Amino acid sequence: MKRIVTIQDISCFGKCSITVALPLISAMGIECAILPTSVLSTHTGGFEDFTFRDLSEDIPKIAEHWKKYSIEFDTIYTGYLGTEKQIDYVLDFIKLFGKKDTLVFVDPAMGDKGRLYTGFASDFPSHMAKLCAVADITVPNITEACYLTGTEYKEVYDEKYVKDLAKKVCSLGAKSVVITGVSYEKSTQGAVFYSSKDDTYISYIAENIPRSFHGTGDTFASVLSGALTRGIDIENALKIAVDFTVECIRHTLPEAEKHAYGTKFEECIPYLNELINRQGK
Ligand code: PXL
Repeated sequence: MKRIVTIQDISCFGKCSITVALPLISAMGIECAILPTSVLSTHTGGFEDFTFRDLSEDIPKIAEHWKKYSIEFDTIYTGYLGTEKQIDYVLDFIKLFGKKDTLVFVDPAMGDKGRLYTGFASDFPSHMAKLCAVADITVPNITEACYLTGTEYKEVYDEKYVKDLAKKVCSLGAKSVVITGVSYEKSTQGAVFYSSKDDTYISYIAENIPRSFHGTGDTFASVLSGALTRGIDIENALKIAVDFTVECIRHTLPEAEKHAYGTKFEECIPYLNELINRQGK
C-alpha cells in the first residue's frame, strides 16, 4: 500500500484542505498520514471571525517523532500553509523525509480570482515560491502562478499566456507544473501540465460549470497526487483529477446556495473509484 503525508491546515467546518485530502486519498486506496499546520473553525473565505490556532511549532516535533520510528512516505503533498515559518518547517520536513523516489507535490494554495486569500501579506507568495522550487510537481491556479512569478493577472487570456506562465513557474525550480482552472472560453475549463525536463505540455480541457465552490482546488490536488502516487501516468492522472472535480461541482449545483462552502464530494466517491479502477493500477 502506498503512503502519502499531507501537510496543511484543518478547517473544522467548510470542506477544504485536510477534510478533503484525507477522505479522497483514503478512498483511492492510499494510506494518508496528516500533519496539521493549524486549526481553523472554518476556512477563510465566506466566513467572518474564524478562529486560527497556529500549530507551527508542532511540525518539527511531529517530524522528529516519526523519524525515530523510521516512518517513510511515497509522496509528500503540501497544501495551504498559513505563515512563512510553516513554509520553512515544511522545507526542513522535505529534507528529512524526501528520498530519491519521493514525490514532492506542492499545492501553493494562497489565492484565486486575481487576489490572495484573506490573511496573506503581499510578500507571502515569495516565500511560497521557495517551496515550489523543490517540488517535483506544483499545481497553482492562474492567480497563484501569477503571484509566484510576478506576472500580470488576466481574466481573459490565450494558450500562449498559460504556456509562458507554466514555464515561468518551472523556472523557479519546480520540475513540473500543472496550471489549474484554465479557461480559454466560457464553456470550457481544465488544466495544463508542463515538464521542464522534457519541455513538453499536456492539456486536458473539459466542460466548465460556471459556479465556484470552496475547496475544489484541494479536490483536484488530492486526486492528482493520489493518482500519481498509484503510478498512473500524468496524462491519465490529469484527466481523472479534472473529471472528478467537475463531477463534484455538477453534483452539487442543484444545491449551490446551501453548499457554497464546499462540494458534496462524498457522494461522488463511487465515481472516483470507477475512474481509478479503469486504470488497473
Ligand atoms: O482551499 C484552500 C484553503 C485551505 N485552507 C484554508 C483556506 C483555504 C481557502 O480559502 O481558507 C484555511
